[in-house]
Amino acid sequence: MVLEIYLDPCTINSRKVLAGLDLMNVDYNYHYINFFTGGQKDPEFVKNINPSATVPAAVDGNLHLTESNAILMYAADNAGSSAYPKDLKTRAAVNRWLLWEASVWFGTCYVYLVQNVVQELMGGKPDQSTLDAEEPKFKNLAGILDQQLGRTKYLVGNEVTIADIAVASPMHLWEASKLPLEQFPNLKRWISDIEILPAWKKTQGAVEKALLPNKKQSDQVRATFNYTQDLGDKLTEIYFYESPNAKNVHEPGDAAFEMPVHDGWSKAQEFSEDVHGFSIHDFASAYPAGKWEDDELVKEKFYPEVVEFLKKTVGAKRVLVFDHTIRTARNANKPLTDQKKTSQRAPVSLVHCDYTAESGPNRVRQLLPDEADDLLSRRVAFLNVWKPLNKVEENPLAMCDVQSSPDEDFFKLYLRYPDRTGENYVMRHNDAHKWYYFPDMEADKAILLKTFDSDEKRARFVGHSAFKDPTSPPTAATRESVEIRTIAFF
Ligand SMILES: N[C@@H](CCC(=O)N[C@@H](CS)C(=O)NCC(=O)O)C(=O)O
Repeated sequence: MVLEIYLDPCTINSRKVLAGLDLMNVDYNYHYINFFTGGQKDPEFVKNINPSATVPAAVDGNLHLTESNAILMYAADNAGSSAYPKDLKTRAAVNRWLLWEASVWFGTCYVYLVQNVVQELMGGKPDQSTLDAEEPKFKNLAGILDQQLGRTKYLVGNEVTIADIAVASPMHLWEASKLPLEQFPNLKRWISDIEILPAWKKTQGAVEKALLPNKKQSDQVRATFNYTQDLGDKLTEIYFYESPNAKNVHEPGDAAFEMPVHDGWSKAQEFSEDVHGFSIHDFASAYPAGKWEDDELVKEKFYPEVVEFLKKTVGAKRVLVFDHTIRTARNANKPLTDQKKTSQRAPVSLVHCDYTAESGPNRVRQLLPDEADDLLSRRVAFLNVWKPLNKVEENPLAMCDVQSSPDEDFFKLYLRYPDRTGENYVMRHNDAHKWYYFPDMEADKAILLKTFDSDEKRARFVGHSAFKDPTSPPTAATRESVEIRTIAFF
């Protein structure tokens, strides 16, 4: 049975549970309880979930659990996780820190959080006398931790356990809380070690967003990108139908690398599809929300808007819109090879570009056979218009700056259909790749992606991919977007 958890990701004990479950790879169903509006005091919540009117709480069948550390202990045992060791003495040491945290450490750290962070958030000022009175107690307890961490990397040895997550959580805004850590070098070293754990990083964004709304968030995140291994003579292929040839093919996306992704907003105006391979624009559409699954209406009403937008934005003489894809919550888990209603798809987490030097002109010949020779004698560019349908809070799209991705980094992916073979580019990893995204992009904006250009002096192929943003709050709405494929003739 999957654990049901009830919490607000910004509170200390809730964050502890989220980070701990992630560390242990435990599955859960998430129920958001808004702490700031008193969701934990809602009579239904108190009656059915947690009579103590606190978060976090968890339910597993007929088991109702409160106390963040008890939730972690139960989840760990259920999953058989090594983050809660079974050896009797090691486990006793973990239990000791869990109880110590709940009985004394949480309380002392909380005084600093309330005075130095929450007071300001509420428009008040810290009360210095309260802080002064707390300091000896805090320093005594921090000294106990510091001594232990002078002996071991983590609290009970060389491996991270749920005790580390529990004791670190009350310190999660230690800088903004102004915890006096100067005399405790081992404690400082340890909290930096905790801060680089993926389970910790993923759960920090929600805390900062809620409690430090004025803090400038870092202008980059680190995320996993699915590149493809270049196996030389062995082709990279995807079969979209059953075939004996589909056995033992080399499929793309087999080289995952963690890369920095830069927030592009501060230089949004500078990006150009001819230099970087992408650009971002205002594009408010009159198309009715809620009608995106009606393909015919999209063609009739939205395509002409795209044509006008592109003529104005890139100065094309003629624009042909030939295809669109809608990505909504309903098709978030649809497999890439599903050929039913192909306008409805899930985001693609593969570093790729939709056309190759050969497939671009071929597509012009397929779509406009009578005019192709004439059209191809002048400049032709394939441009995707990518537009959110709601604010993008998860699974955003990232673009690899063409200036950082030379042609040698691209190679072909063959798309095998029963009646034809298509071509995309996939990319081999290169540490020099510079990735950009536009966090929290709203529905009145659009990204232009260049996927082919006949003019070799301009950016021609932009690598792009959806990615899991580690700072997305667990409450984030599913990303919904529309992508229009077009050919611009100049
Ligand atoms: N010992 C409990 C403490 C839970 C607790 O006090 N949670 C706070 C948020 S971190 C809360 O919900 N307080 C209720 C309130 O202030 O109304 C645990 O570890 O889960």
